[in-house]
Amino acid sequence: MQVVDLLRRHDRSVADLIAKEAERQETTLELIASENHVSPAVLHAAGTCLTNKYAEGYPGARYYGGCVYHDQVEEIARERARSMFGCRFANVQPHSGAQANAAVFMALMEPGATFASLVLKDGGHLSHGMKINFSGTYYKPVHYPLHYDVNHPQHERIDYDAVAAVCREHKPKVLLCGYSAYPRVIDFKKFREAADQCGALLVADVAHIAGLIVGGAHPSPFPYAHVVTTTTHKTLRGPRGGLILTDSEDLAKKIDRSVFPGMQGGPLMHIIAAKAIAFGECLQDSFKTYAAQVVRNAGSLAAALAERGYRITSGGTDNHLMLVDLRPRSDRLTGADAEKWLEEAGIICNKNGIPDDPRPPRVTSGVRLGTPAVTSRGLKEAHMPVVADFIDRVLDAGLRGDDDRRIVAGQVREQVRSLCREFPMPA
Ligand code: DSN
Repeated sequence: MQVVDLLRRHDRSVADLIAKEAERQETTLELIASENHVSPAVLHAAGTCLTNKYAEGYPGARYYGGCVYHDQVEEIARERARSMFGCRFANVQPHSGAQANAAVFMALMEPGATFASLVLKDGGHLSHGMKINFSGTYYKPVHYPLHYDVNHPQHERIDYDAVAAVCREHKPKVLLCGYSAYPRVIDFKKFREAADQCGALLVADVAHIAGLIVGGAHPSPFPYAHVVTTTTHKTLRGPRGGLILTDSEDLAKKIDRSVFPGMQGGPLMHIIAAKAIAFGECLQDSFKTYAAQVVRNAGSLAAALAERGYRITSGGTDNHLMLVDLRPRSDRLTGADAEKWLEEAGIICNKNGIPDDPRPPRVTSGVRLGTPAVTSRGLKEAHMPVVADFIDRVLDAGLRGDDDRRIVAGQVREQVRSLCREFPMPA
């Protein structure tokens, strides 16, 4: 019996919504840079009886009996995580990337300590110092900017001189790199040099690019970062969750204590099983092919959009995502409108501020697009101009008015459905 049929017998209301969501995912192009389509093995592991168990503690040192299989599952997950990143210690228990960051902050800094991160609206994450987040409430963030100079070759890229200057001036305890909306390669060596000059610990939050790192399509933060955090559900293509890695035994001990009992109680063992399976998939050769294809697809999509009059911030992309400045196409076009109109056509993305965006975060002048999910469906570079055409036709029609937009979005919706049928989600 299909899982949805079983659920339907049990609880029709929820089962029907899950079935509709499955249909939505199957028939739309997912271009949200932080999302992906997991394998059926990962999906099913996340729905197993391991959810029934309390396993507070760590393998071999639990606070509950009956953890014999949970110990083995968590050991497999840890071992595979270490192999993926080539490091000595892994904590696979964080429930999310934000909780991984919170645990690392707690392990590395006293409350009130100063840390340095990217100006948040330039592509950082809320756990990198947003005022009302734990990171901005219990710690003191200082920020380094991107280059803002259209005539500079590094325009809209990390300003490494500014990173070093912020470290000299504020002597942060932690220097944080890794972002949610940065399309270029991160030079971890330069970050480590800046950290060393003020005695800071370098933390790399590689949530977005973790799968590219593991697949060899982005340089590794090791051996430069003292601690690495990531989510497991983006380019790593695992279940929703977090992961912390380090090479330092001393830091590993502090981090383990900080995750449990510092930050969390019982680990989500069903999710840890799904992480173990996803990590096993990441260690296969086919994952290298996947990571390389994600990057090639992003480059192809960025180029195709640029040809159609959009500006790609920093002039392009080196990774899985791009920030599309919509203003050159039309000053009237906002990220909020683009997100809504594209969804009508079955193309899912998110509005996103571009560096130095004059519009507020709920409106924005840009959208963020990413290729991890469409690459998991099997789309290649040659399909990206087709996707760019879909996007451009819908936005162009939207600018002409509601009637035109409804007609064109309807036509594109059918073409998106047919592309999705040709390239089904992993099954
Ligand atoms: N919310 C995630 C993103 O979309 O990038 C970051 O955690």
